[in-house]
This record gives sequence, C-alpha cells and structure tokens, in this order.
Amino acid sequence: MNTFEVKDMTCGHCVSTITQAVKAMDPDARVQIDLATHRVGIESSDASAAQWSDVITQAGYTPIAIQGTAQASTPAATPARKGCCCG
Ligand SMILES: [Cu+2]
Repeated sequence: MNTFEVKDMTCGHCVSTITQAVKAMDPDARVQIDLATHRVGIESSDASAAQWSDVITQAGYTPIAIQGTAQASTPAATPARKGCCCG
C-alpha cells in the first residue's frame, strides 16, 4: 500500500480526478481515498510509490508520501496551482 497525504484534494471532483488518473496508470489498482484526512492509498503491483506520486502530481495535486502509519512530512514548496476550482 502506497499512502499519500494530498492536502489540495478538497472535494468529490478531486477524488474522481485522482481515482481516474490512478486507473489510467493501472486499471487493476485499488484506490482508497479518505477526503476528510486527505489520504490517498493505492494498492498496486505495477507501479512504485514514486510513480504514483508522479501520477497524482500530473493530475494537478500535491502528494506527500506517508511513511509507516501517520508520519507526514511538510512539503518543500507551496504548489503553484490548486488541483481544482473548489479549493
Ligand atoms: Cu475538488
């Protein structure tokens, strides 16, 4: 399971955008998204955490990889744009 915190994922539109981006990369991937905590979990044997980070970034969002249980790091830079109009 690759887990990311995506702070600019703010609504159902963001959830579907990220889900579709993941499915485009690997149709068999299992995606678990918790909008309240901005967590995205991706279960896949086809791609690495770094690749999923790229997928989420290219969808317009800012993923922070979460190591282990609940340890989140601070992003190095503020994203240039918001992922979605509702943000
Ligand atoms: Cu949104």
